[in-house]
Amino acid sequence: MNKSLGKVCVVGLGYIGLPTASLLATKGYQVHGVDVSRTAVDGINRGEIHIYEPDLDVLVKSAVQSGRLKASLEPSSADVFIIAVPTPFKDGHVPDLSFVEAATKSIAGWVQPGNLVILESTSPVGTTEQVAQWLRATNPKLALPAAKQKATSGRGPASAQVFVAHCPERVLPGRIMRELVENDRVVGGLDPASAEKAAAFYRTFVAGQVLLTDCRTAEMCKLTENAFRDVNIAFANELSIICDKLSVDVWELIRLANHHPRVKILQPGPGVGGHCIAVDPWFIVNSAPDEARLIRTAREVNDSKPAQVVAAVRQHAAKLKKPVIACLGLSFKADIDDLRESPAIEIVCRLAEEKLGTILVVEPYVSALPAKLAALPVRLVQLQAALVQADIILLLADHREFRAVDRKALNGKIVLDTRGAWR
Ligand code: SAJ
Repeated sequence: MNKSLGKVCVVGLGYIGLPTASLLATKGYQVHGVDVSRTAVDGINRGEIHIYEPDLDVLVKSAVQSGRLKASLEPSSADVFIIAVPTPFKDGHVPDLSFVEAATKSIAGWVQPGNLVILESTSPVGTTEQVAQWLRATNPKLALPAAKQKATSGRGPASAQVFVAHCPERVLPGRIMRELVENDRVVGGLDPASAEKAAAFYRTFVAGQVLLTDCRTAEMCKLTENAFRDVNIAFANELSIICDKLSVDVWELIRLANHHPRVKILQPGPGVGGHCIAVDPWFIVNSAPDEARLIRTAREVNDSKPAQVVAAVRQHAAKLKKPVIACLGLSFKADIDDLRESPAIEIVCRLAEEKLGTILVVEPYVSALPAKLAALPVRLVQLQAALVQADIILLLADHREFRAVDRKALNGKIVLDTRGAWR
Protein backbone atom coordinates (compact mmCIF):
# COMPACT_ATOMS: atom_id res chain seq x y z
CA MET A 1 0.00 0.00 0.00
CA ASN A 2 1.31 3.51 -0.84
CA LYS A 3 2.12 5.93 1.95
CA SER A 4 -0.98 7.86 3.10
CA LEU A 5 -1.19 11.55 2.09
CA GLY A 6 -2.80 12.25 5.47
CA LYS A 7 -6.10 11.70 7.18
CA VAL A 8 -9.38 13.32 6.10
CA CYS A 9 -12.64 13.25 8.03
CA VAL A 10 -15.65 13.80 5.75
CA VAL A 11 -18.87 14.66 7.59
CA GLY A 12 -21.98 13.85 5.54
CA LEU A 13 -21.86 10.90 3.14
CA GLY A 14 -24.51 11.98 0.64
CA TYR A 15 -24.35 13.03 -3.00
CA ILE A 16 -21.23 15.16 -2.40
CA GLY A 17 -19.59 13.66 0.69
CA LEU A 18 -19.53 10.04 -0.46
CA PRO A 19 -18.05 10.67 -3.94
CA THR A 20 -15.50 13.05 -2.37
CA ALA A 21 -14.58 10.60 0.40
CA SER A 22 -14.11 7.69 -2.00
CA LEU A 23 -12.15 9.81 -4.49
CA LEU A 24 -9.79 11.00 -1.70
CA ALA A 25 -9.33 7.40 -0.54
CA THR A 26 -8.34 6.26 -4.01
CA LYS A 27 -5.94 9.22 -4.29
CA GLY A 28 -4.05 8.04 -1.20
CA TYR A 29 -5.73 9.71 1.78
CA GLN A 30 -6.89 7.74 4.79
CA VAL A 31 -10.57 8.70 4.92
CA HIS A 32 -12.92 8.56 7.87
CA GLY A 33 -16.47 9.17 6.63
CA VAL A 34 -19.23 10.19 9.02
CA ASP A 35 -22.98 10.01 8.60
CA VAL A 36 -25.99 10.12 10.93
CA SER A 37 -27.61 7.20 9.07
CA ARG A 38 -26.56 3.79 10.40
CA THR A 39 -27.93 2.16 7.22
CA ALA A 40 -25.69 4.35 5.07
CA VAL A 41 -22.66 3.75 7.31
CA ASP A 42 -23.13 -0.05 7.41
CA GLY A 43 -23.72 -0.21 3.66
CA ILE A 44 -20.62 1.84 2.85
CA ASN A 45 -18.49 -0.36 5.12
CA ARG A 46 -19.69 -3.33 3.03
CA GLY A 47 -18.60 -1.42 -0.10
CA GLU A 48 -22.20 -0.64 -1.11
CA ILE A 49 -23.80 2.70 -2.08
CA HIS A 50 -27.09 4.11 -0.80
CA ILE A 51 -27.47 6.70 -3.61
CA TYR A 52 -27.21 6.27 -7.36
CA GLU A 53 -24.53 8.13 -9.27
CA PRO A 54 -22.77 6.71 -12.33
CA ASP A 55 -19.43 4.99 -11.47
CA LEU A 56 -19.77 5.71 -7.73
CA ASP A 57 -20.36 2.02 -6.88
CA VAL A 58 -17.02 0.95 -8.35
CA LEU A 59 -15.14 3.75 -6.60
CA VAL A 60 -16.70 3.13 -3.18
CA LYS A 61 -16.06 -0.60 -3.45
CA SER A 62 -12.40 -0.13 -4.32
CA ALA A 63 -11.93 2.59 -1.65
CA VAL A 64 -13.39 0.33 1.05
CA GLN A 65 -11.51 -2.77 -0.14
CA SER A 66 -8.22 -0.85 -0.06
CA GLY A 67 -8.85 -0.13 3.64
CA ARG A 68 -8.56 3.62 3.01
CA LEU A 69 -12.28 4.44 3.45
CA LYS A 70 -14.13 3.64 6.63
CA ALA A 71 -17.55 4.98 7.58
CA SER A 72 -18.72 5.68 11.10
CA LEU A 73 -21.44 7.43 13.09
CA GLU A 74 -18.79 9.47 14.95
CA PRO A 75 -15.96 11.74 13.74
CA SER A 76 -12.33 11.07 14.62
CA SER A 77 -9.08 13.02 14.55
CA ALA A 78 -7.79 14.05 11.12
CA ASP A 79 -5.58 16.55 9.30
CA VAL A 80 -8.46 17.85 7.20
CA PHE A 81 -12.18 18.00 8.06
CA ILE A 82 -14.71 18.40 5.26
CA ILE A 83 -18.31 19.33 6.07
CA ALA A 84 -20.64 18.20 3.28
CA VAL A 85 -24.10 18.18 4.83
CA PRO A 86 -27.38 19.51 3.41
CA THR A 87 -28.38 23.18 3.67
CA PRO A 88 -32.12 23.20 2.90
CA PHE A 89 -34.48 26.04 3.71
CA LYS A 90 -37.19 26.33 6.33
CA ASP A 91 -40.64 27.90 6.02
CA GLY A 92 -40.46 31.30 4.40
CA HIS A 93 -37.38 30.25 2.38
CA VAL A 94 -35.10 30.90 5.37
CA PRO A 95 -31.82 28.93 5.22
CA ASP A 96 -31.68 26.01 7.63
CA LEU A 97 -28.10 25.76 8.93
CA SER A 98 -28.89 23.21 11.64
CA PHE A 99 -27.04 20.38 9.83
CA VAL A 100 -23.92 22.54 9.39
CA GLU A 101 -24.12 23.57 13.03
CA ALA A 102 -24.48 19.97 14.24
CA ALA A 103 -21.64 18.79 11.96
CA THR A 104 -19.35 21.61 13.14
CA LYS A 105 -20.06 20.95 16.78
CA SER A 106 -19.51 17.20 16.27
CA ILE A 107 -15.95 17.76 14.99
CA ALA A 108 -15.03 20.64 17.34
CA GLY A 109 -13.63 18.32 20.01
CA TRP A 110 -11.46 16.49 17.45
CA VAL A 111 -9.92 19.53 15.74
CA GLN A 112 -6.26 20.18 16.67
CA PRO A 113 -3.90 23.10 15.98
CA GLY A 114 -2.67 22.92 12.38
CA ASN A 115 -5.82 21.16 11.12
CA LEU A 116 -7.87 22.45 8.20
CA VAL A 117 -11.70 22.67 8.38
CA ILE A 118 -13.47 23.05 5.03
CA LEU A 119 -17.14 23.82 4.55
CA GLU A 120 -18.27 22.40 1.19
CA SER A 121 -22.03 22.70 1.75
CA THR A 122 -23.66 25.46 -0.32
CA SER A 123 -24.18 28.20 2.25
CA PRO A 124 -25.49 31.74 2.71
CA VAL A 125 -22.88 34.48 2.92
CA GLY A 126 -21.39 34.55 6.43
CA THR A 127 -21.71 30.82 7.19
CA THR A 128 -17.97 30.06 7.18
CA GLU A 129 -17.46 32.80 9.76
CA GLN A 130 -20.31 31.24 11.72
CA VAL A 131 -18.60 27.82 11.49
CA ALA A 132 -15.48 29.37 13.08
CA GLN A 133 -17.64 30.81 15.85
CA TRP A 134 -19.30 27.44 16.51
CA LEU A 135 -15.87 25.77 16.64
CA ARG A 136 -14.62 28.42 19.05
CA ALA A 137 -17.74 28.23 21.24
CA THR A 138 -17.67 24.42 21.43
CA ASN A 139 -13.91 24.14 21.91
CA PRO A 140 -12.65 27.41 23.48
CA LYS A 141 -9.05 26.11 23.46
CA LEU A 142 -8.92 26.42 19.65
CA ALA A 143 -7.13 29.42 18.16
CA LEU A 144 -9.01 30.42 15.05
CA PRO A 145 -8.13 33.01 12.40
CA ALA A 146 -9.79 36.39 12.46
CA ALA A 147 -12.21 36.84 9.56
CA LYS A 148 -12.46 39.74 7.08
CA GLN A 149 -8.88 39.62 5.77
CA LYS A 150 -8.69 39.67 2.00
CA ALA A 151 -7.09 36.53 0.53
CA THR A 152 -4.21 37.11 -1.85
CA SER A 153 -2.53 34.74 -4.21
CA GLY A 154 0.74 35.35 -2.33
CA ARG A 155 1.81 32.98 0.40
CA GLY A 156 0.97 34.66 3.69
CA PRO A 157 2.22 33.72 7.13
CA ALA A 158 0.38 30.83 8.78
CA SER A 159 -1.40 33.12 11.22
CA ALA A 160 -3.94 30.58 12.27
CA GLN A 161 -3.55 27.55 14.45
CA VAL A 162 -6.68 26.09 12.89
CA PHE A 163 -7.41 26.90 9.26
CA VAL A 164 -11.00 27.43 8.10
CA ALA A 165 -12.15 27.71 4.48
CA HIS A 166 -15.15 27.41 2.21
CA CYS A 167 -14.86 25.47 -1.02
CA PRO A 168 -18.33 25.05 -2.50
CA GLU A 169 -19.03 21.86 -4.38
CA ARG A 170 -19.98 22.54 -8.03
CA VAL A 171 -20.54 19.07 -9.47
CA LEU A 172 -23.50 18.20 -11.65
CA PRO A 173 -25.55 15.17 -10.51
CA GLY A 174 -25.08 12.49 -13.17
CA ARG A 175 -21.49 13.64 -13.86
CA ILE A 176 -20.19 13.92 -10.31
CA MET A 177 -17.19 11.60 -10.55
CA ARG A 178 -15.82 13.41 -13.58
CA GLU A 179 -16.59 16.94 -12.43
CA LEU A 180 -15.09 16.37 -8.96
CA VAL A 181 -11.72 16.08 -10.62
CA GLU A 182 -12.10 18.27 -13.70
CA ASN A 183 -13.99 21.34 -12.43
CA ASP A 184 -12.18 24.47 -11.34
CA ARG A 185 -12.58 25.11 -7.60
CA VAL A 186 -13.13 28.37 -5.77
CA VAL A 187 -11.48 28.34 -2.36
CA GLY A 188 -12.38 31.09 0.11
CA GLY A 189 -10.37 31.36 3.29
CA LEU A 190 -11.39 32.84 6.60
CA ASP A 191 -7.92 34.39 6.27
CA PRO A 192 -5.32 34.17 3.47
CA ALA A 193 -3.38 31.40 5.21
CA SER A 194 -6.55 29.27 5.36
CA ALA A 195 -7.19 29.84 1.65
CA GLU A 196 -3.61 28.78 0.85
CA LYS A 197 -3.81 25.70 3.04
CA ALA A 198 -7.15 24.60 1.51
CA ALA A 199 -5.94 25.31 -2.04
CA ALA A 200 -2.88 23.11 -1.49
CA PHE A 201 -5.19 20.30 -0.36
CA TYR A 202 -7.49 20.57 -3.41
CA ARG A 203 -4.49 20.68 -5.76
CA THR A 204 -3.65 17.12 -4.68
CA PHE A 205 -6.75 15.71 -6.40
CA VAL A 206 -8.27 18.40 -8.66
CA ALA A 207 -7.12 18.73 -12.27
CA GLY A 208 -8.97 22.04 -12.81
CA GLN A 209 -7.74 25.42 -11.58
CA VAL A 210 -7.93 26.21 -7.87
CA LEU A 211 -8.86 29.86 -7.43
CA LEU A 212 -8.32 31.71 -4.17
CA THR A 213 -10.56 34.31 -2.55
CA ASP A 214 -12.11 35.14 0.83
CA CYS A 215 -14.87 33.00 2.28
CA ARG A 216 -17.74 35.47 1.76
CA THR A 217 -16.94 35.80 -1.95
CA ALA A 218 -16.68 32.01 -2.28
CA GLU A 219 -20.09 31.60 -0.62
CA MET A 220 -21.67 34.22 -2.88
CA CYS A 221 -19.94 32.73 -5.94
CA LYS A 222 -21.68 29.38 -5.53
CA LEU A 223 -25.06 31.00 -4.93
CA THR A 224 -24.52 33.23 -7.97
CA GLU A 225 -23.76 30.28 -10.27
CA ASN A 226 -27.01 28.55 -9.36
CA ALA A 227 -29.05 31.78 -9.41
CA PHE A 228 -27.64 32.52 -12.89
CA ARG A 229 -28.87 29.14 -14.11
CA ASP A 230 -32.23 29.56 -12.40
CA VAL A 231 -32.80 32.96 -14.01
CA ASN A 232 -31.92 31.53 -17.43
CA ILE A 233 -34.20 28.52 -17.01
CA ALA A 234 -36.96 30.91 -15.88
CA PHE A 235 -36.52 32.79 -19.15
CA ALA A 236 -37.06 29.54 -21.08
CA ASN A 237 -40.01 28.55 -18.90
CA GLU A 238 -41.65 31.96 -19.30
CA LEU A 239 -41.14 31.72 -23.06
CA SER A 240 -42.88 28.33 -23.09
CA ILE A 241 -45.92 29.81 -21.35
CA ILE A 242 -46.02 32.80 -23.74
CA CYS A 243 -45.63 30.46 -26.73
CA ASP A 244 -48.55 28.30 -25.58
CA LYS A 245 -50.71 31.40 -25.54
CA LEU A 246 -49.51 32.54 -28.97
CA SER A 247 -49.58 29.06 -30.61
CA VAL A 248 -45.85 29.10 -31.30
CA ASP A 249 -43.74 25.94 -30.93
CA VAL A 250 -41.30 26.91 -28.17
CA TRP A 251 -38.76 24.18 -29.04
CA GLU A 252 -38.53 25.31 -32.63
CA LEU A 253 -38.39 28.94 -31.49
CA ILE A 254 -35.47 28.32 -29.13
CA ARG A 255 -33.61 26.22 -31.69
CA LEU A 256 -33.88 29.03 -34.22
CA ALA A 257 -33.04 31.85 -31.77
CA ASN A 258 -29.97 29.93 -30.61
CA HIS A 259 -28.54 30.22 -34.12
CA HIS A 260 -27.77 33.84 -33.22
CA PRO A 261 -24.09 33.91 -32.21
CA ARG A 262 -24.79 35.60 -28.87
CA VAL A 263 -28.04 33.88 -27.86
CA LYS A 264 -28.03 30.63 -25.84
CA ILE A 265 -31.48 30.00 -24.40
CA LEU A 266 -31.86 27.01 -22.07
CA GLN A 267 -34.68 24.48 -22.28
CA PRO A 268 -38.13 24.81 -20.72
CA GLY A 269 -39.37 21.97 -18.55
CA PRO A 270 -42.00 21.03 -15.96
CA GLY A 271 -40.25 23.25 -13.38
CA VAL A 272 -36.91 23.38 -11.62
CA GLY A 273 -36.08 20.67 -9.13
CA GLY A 274 -33.17 19.30 -7.17
CA HIS A 275 -31.67 20.40 -3.91
CA CYS A 276 -29.57 23.20 -5.46
CA ILE A 277 -31.07 25.44 -8.11
CA ALA A 278 -34.55 25.39 -6.57
CA VAL A 279 -33.06 26.27 -3.16
CA ASP A 280 -29.86 28.32 -3.37
CA PRO A 281 -31.23 31.50 -5.03
CA TRP A 282 -33.49 31.90 -1.99
CA PHE A 283 -30.33 32.28 0.14
CA ILE A 284 -29.53 35.43 -1.85
CA VAL A 285 -33.12 36.66 -1.64
CA ASN A 286 -33.12 36.03 2.11
CA SER A 287 -29.91 38.03 2.57
CA ALA A 288 -30.97 40.96 0.36
CA PRO A 289 -34.78 40.82 0.05
CA ASP A 290 -35.26 44.31 -1.34
CA GLU A 291 -32.43 44.13 -3.84
CA ALA A 292 -32.79 40.58 -5.26
CA ARG A 293 -35.82 41.32 -7.42
CA LEU A 294 -34.91 39.44 -10.60
CA ILE A 295 -33.62 36.42 -8.67
CA ARG A 296 -36.85 36.23 -6.65
CA THR A 297 -39.03 36.55 -9.76
CA ALA A 298 -37.09 33.80 -11.53
CA ARG A 299 -37.76 31.49 -8.57
CA GLU A 300 -41.45 32.36 -8.72
CA VAL A 301 -41.64 31.78 -12.49
CA ASN A 302 -39.97 28.37 -12.16
CA ASP A 303 -42.09 27.43 -9.15
CA SER A 304 -45.26 28.28 -11.09
CA LYS A 305 -44.45 25.87 -13.93
CA PRO A 306 -45.88 22.68 -12.33
CA ALA A 307 -49.28 24.39 -12.00
CA GLN A 308 -49.16 25.23 -15.73
CA VAL A 309 -48.48 21.59 -16.57
CA VAL A 310 -51.38 20.44 -14.37
CA ALA A 311 -53.66 22.97 -16.08
CA ALA A 312 -52.72 21.57 -19.51
CA VAL A 313 -53.50 18.00 -18.38
CA ARG A 314 -56.78 19.16 -16.81
CA GLN A 315 -57.84 20.74 -20.08
CA HIS A 316 -57.24 17.53 -22.06
CA ALA A 317 -58.61 15.20 -19.37
CA ALA A 318 -61.88 17.18 -19.27
CA LYS A 319 -62.58 16.09 -22.85
CA LEU A 320 -62.26 12.36 -22.03
CA LYS A 321 -64.34 9.91 -20.01
CA LYS A 322 -62.29 8.29 -17.21
CA PRO A 323 -58.93 9.03 -18.81
CA VAL A 324 -55.81 7.04 -18.00
CA ILE A 325 -52.89 9.43 -17.53
CA ALA A 326 -49.36 8.00 -17.74
CA CYS A 327 -46.72 10.19 -16.08
CA LEU A 328 -43.24 9.31 -17.28
CA GLY A 329 -40.45 10.22 -14.85
CA LEU A 330 -40.40 11.35 -11.21
CA SER A 331 -36.78 12.40 -10.76
CA PHE A 332 -35.91 16.08 -11.09
CA LYS A 333 -33.99 15.56 -14.31
CA ALA A 334 -32.93 12.88 -16.78
CA ASP A 335 -31.05 9.68 -15.98
CA ILE A 336 -30.70 10.07 -12.21
CA ASP A 337 -32.63 8.68 -9.21
CA ASP A 338 -32.78 11.97 -7.27
CA LEU A 339 -36.36 12.90 -6.36
CA ARG A 340 -35.56 15.90 -4.15
CA GLU A 341 -37.68 18.99 -4.86
CA SER A 342 -38.82 17.28 -8.06
CA PRO A 343 -41.55 19.20 -9.89
CA ALA A 344 -42.67 15.86 -11.36
CA ILE A 345 -43.75 14.67 -7.90
CA GLU A 346 -45.67 17.87 -7.28
CA ILE A 347 -47.42 17.47 -10.64
CA VAL A 348 -48.36 13.81 -10.10
CA CYS A 349 -49.62 14.68 -6.60
CA ARG A 350 -51.88 17.41 -7.90
CA LEU A 351 -53.23 15.22 -10.73
CA ALA A 352 -54.12 12.51 -8.20
CA GLU A 353 -55.58 14.92 -5.66
CA GLU A 354 -57.75 16.52 -8.33
CA LYS A 355 -58.84 13.00 -9.42
CA LEU A 356 -58.30 13.87 -13.08
CA GLY A 357 -58.19 10.20 -14.07
CA THR A 358 -56.38 6.94 -13.38
CA ILE A 359 -52.79 7.94 -12.69
CA LEU A 360 -49.96 5.63 -13.74
CA VAL A 361 -46.33 6.47 -13.01
CA VAL A 362 -43.23 5.10 -14.73
CA GLU A 363 -39.87 5.70 -13.06
CA PRO A 364 -37.13 3.21 -13.93
CA TYR A 365 -34.85 4.65 -11.22
CA VAL A 366 -37.06 3.75 -8.24
CA SER A 367 -38.52 0.47 -7.03
CA ALA A 368 -41.32 2.03 -4.94
CA LEU A 369 -43.28 5.27 -4.97
CA PRO A 370 -42.04 8.03 -2.62
CA ALA A 371 -44.09 8.47 0.58
CA LYS A 372 -45.86 11.58 -0.74
CA LEU A 373 -47.35 9.57 -3.63
CA ALA A 374 -47.73 6.19 -1.91
CA ALA A 375 -50.71 7.54 0.05
CA LEU A 376 -52.50 8.61 -3.15
CA PRO A 377 -54.33 6.58 -5.84
CA VAL A 378 -51.24 6.35 -8.06
CA ARG A 379 -49.72 3.14 -9.47
CA LEU A 380 -46.06 2.55 -10.35
CA VAL A 381 -46.00 0.50 -13.57
CA GLN A 382 -43.62 -0.58 -16.33
CA LEU A 383 -43.17 1.65 -19.37
CA GLN A 384 -44.81 -0.69 -21.89
CA ALA A 385 -47.92 -1.18 -19.74
CA ALA A 386 -48.28 2.58 -19.31
CA LEU A 387 -47.91 3.26 -23.03
CA VAL A 388 -50.56 0.69 -23.91
CA GLN A 389 -53.11 1.78 -21.29
CA ALA A 390 -52.72 5.57 -21.41
CA ASP A 391 -55.02 8.06 -23.10
CA ILE A 392 -52.74 10.94 -22.04
CA ILE A 393 -48.96 10.56 -21.89
CA LEU A 394 -47.21 13.19 -19.81
CA LEU A 395 -43.43 13.16 -20.15
CA LEU A 396 -41.82 14.73 -17.06
CA ALA A 397 -38.22 13.48 -17.11
CA ASP A 398 -36.40 12.77 -20.34
CA HIS A 399 -34.73 9.54 -19.22
CA ARG A 400 -32.83 7.62 -21.88
CA GLU A 401 -35.46 4.83 -22.00
CA PHE A 402 -38.23 7.37 -22.60
CA ARG A 403 -36.33 9.16 -25.35
CA ALA A 404 -35.93 5.79 -27.06
CA VAL A 405 -39.68 5.03 -27.12
CA ASP A 406 -40.90 3.94 -30.54
CA ARG A 407 -42.97 6.92 -31.72
CA LYS A 408 -45.62 4.49 -33.08
CA ALA A 409 -46.50 3.71 -29.44
CA LEU A 410 -47.65 7.34 -29.11
CA ASN A 411 -50.06 7.20 -32.05
CA GLY A 412 -53.63 8.07 -31.11
CA LYS A 413 -52.60 9.32 -27.65
CA ILE A 414 -52.63 12.84 -26.28
CA VAL A 415 -48.93 13.57 -25.72
CA LEU A 416 -47.77 16.32 -23.37
CA ASP A 417 -44.00 16.40 -23.66
CA THR A 418 -42.74 18.91 -21.08
CA ARG A 419 -39.10 18.28 -22.04
CA GLY A 420 -39.24 18.42 -25.81
CA ALA A 421 -37.76 14.92 -25.85
CA TRP A 422 -39.95 13.52 -28.63
CA ARG A 423 -39.51 16.31 -31.11
N1 SAJ B 1 -33.47 22.48 -16.16
C1 SAJ B 1 -34.38 22.95 -17.09
N2 SAJ B 1 -33.90 23.44 -18.26
C2 SAJ B 1 -32.57 23.49 -18.55
C3 SAJ B 1 -31.65 23.02 -17.59
C4 SAJ B 1 -32.13 22.51 -16.39
O1 SAJ B 1 -35.60 22.93 -16.87
O2 SAJ B 1 -32.23 23.93 -19.64
C5 SAJ B 1 -33.98 21.94 -14.87
C6 SAJ B 1 -33.64 20.47 -14.66
O3 SAJ B 1 -34.58 19.65 -15.28
C7 SAJ B 1 -33.67 20.37 -13.16
C8 SAJ B 1 -33.16 21.74 -12.72
O4 SAJ B 1 -33.31 22.59 -13.81
O5 SAJ B 1 -34.99 20.19 -12.67
C9 SAJ B 1 -31.72 21.76 -12.25
O6 SAJ B 1 -30.91 20.93 -13.08
P1 SAJ B 1 -29.45 21.34 -13.56
O7 SAJ B 1 -28.94 20.24 -14.41
O8 SAJ B 1 -29.45 22.69 -14.14
O9 SAJ B 1 -28.63 21.50 -12.22
P2 SAJ B 1 -28.42 20.59 -10.90
O10 SAJ B 1 -29.38 21.07 -9.87
O11 SAJ B 1 -28.41 19.15 -11.20
O12 SAJ B 1 -26.93 21.02 -10.51
C10 SAJ B 1 -26.64 22.39 -10.31
C11 SAJ B 1 -25.36 22.75 -11.11
N3 SAJ B 1 -25.19 24.19 -11.14
C12 SAJ B 1 -25.01 24.86 -12.31
O13 SAJ B 1 -25.03 24.32 -13.38
C13 SAJ B 1 -24.76 26.33 -12.19
C14 SAJ B 1 -24.15 22.06 -10.47
O14 SAJ B 1 -22.95 22.46 -11.12
C15 SAJ B 1 -24.08 22.39 -8.98
O15 SAJ B 1 -22.98 21.74 -8.36
C16 SAJ B 1 -25.36 21.89 -8.35
O16 SAJ B 1 -26.45 22.62 -8.93
C17 SAJ B 1 -25.28 22.10 -6.85
O17 SAJ B 1 -25.00 21.13 -6.12
O18 SAJ B 1 -25.42 23.24 -6.41
